[in-house]
Amino acid sequence: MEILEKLKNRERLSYEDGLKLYELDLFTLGKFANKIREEINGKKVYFNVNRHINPTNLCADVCLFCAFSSHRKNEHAYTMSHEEIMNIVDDTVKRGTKEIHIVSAHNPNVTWQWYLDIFKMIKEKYPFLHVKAMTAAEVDFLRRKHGLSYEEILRTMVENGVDSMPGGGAEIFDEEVRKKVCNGKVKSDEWLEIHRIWHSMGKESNATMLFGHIEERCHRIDHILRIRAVQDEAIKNKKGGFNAFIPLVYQRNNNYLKIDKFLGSVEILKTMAISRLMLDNVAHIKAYWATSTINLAMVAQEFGCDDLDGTIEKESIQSSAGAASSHGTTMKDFIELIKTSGFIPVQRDSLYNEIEVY
Ligand code: V47
Repeated sequence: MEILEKLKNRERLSYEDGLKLYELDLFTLGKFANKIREEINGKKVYFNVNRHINPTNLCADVCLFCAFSSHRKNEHAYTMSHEEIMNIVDDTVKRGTKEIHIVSAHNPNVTWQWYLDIFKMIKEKYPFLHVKAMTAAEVDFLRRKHGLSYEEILRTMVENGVDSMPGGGAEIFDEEVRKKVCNGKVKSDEWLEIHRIWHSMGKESNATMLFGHIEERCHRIDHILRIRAVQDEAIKNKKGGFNAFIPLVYQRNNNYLKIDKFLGSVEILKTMAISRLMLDNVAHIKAYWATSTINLAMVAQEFGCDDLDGTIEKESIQSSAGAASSHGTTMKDFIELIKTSGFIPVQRDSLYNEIEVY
């Protein structure tokens, strides 16, 4: 079979190849994906000690999959004060947190300075903390609201302490599907352009893909290939790039998207393995345990993934829609789980430098 030959020869895979991969059985896919995973990352499973903070859930955009933003189904609107945010940071630092991951809704009532003061405040008090903040969707919202250019926003982020950008807001790039699930927010080309500019500044970021809703397999392959093309440019320019690709499993509670079909574990694992196989230029595939469940995230380590994200502590975006991440997990549990699954636990920093191998 031609696709198996391509996999054996490690040829770069096309859109048509991606579709054919889904026709293979899970174990064949897993065998090839795991080979690449082991070549790049051995038996290591990476995680970091992080804290997610979602400072506000008031949102000017309406994404049908979102249960986090305040709306008819979630009347509890909030905007944290800077003091509240700092209290969270002061508290989490005591537990060895190394990364603060900040993602907000698109709040029309707060100023650009409100964001910048958050980053600055954290960085001034704790210069050792890595601040991962501002999805491309937020950057685009600020551009629309304040008439600033992407370059200006990204440069000011760096000046005020943002170290890397998270991969959120990518959802699914296919324009037709995107229009149906998150019309009005950052367009696919804009999301990619923002990351391209960020990379050209020598900075690193992640890329996500929200799957398991109304999209089809072909849309996932298209999405992955658009990420691969941007990463090719970063590699060519020898500047910045994507650290990790994160396929986020859609959570279906408390939102406006009515989905009857459930994605089974086989389809989830196939998508993760295919991500590993197609993205020949991205070093890490993250099985984000909050949306895949911790057990499936561990199994995914046999199917091309090499990362679990972090301890999180508290996360409000996916947990509002049903994910088990309202309380996070402990480092002890992570280490135990990774070891008993036959892998090597590695605590990493936000840019994948190893902090401790257990
Ligand atoms: O872009 C919203 C997703 C993302 C749902 O960069 C949902 O390391 C599932 O991007 N079901 C924000 N997902 C979170 C994010 C992220 C998470 C972990 C690590 C990193 C990283 C980035 O949350 C949004 C959206 O795709 N999301 N609603 C839902 N119902």
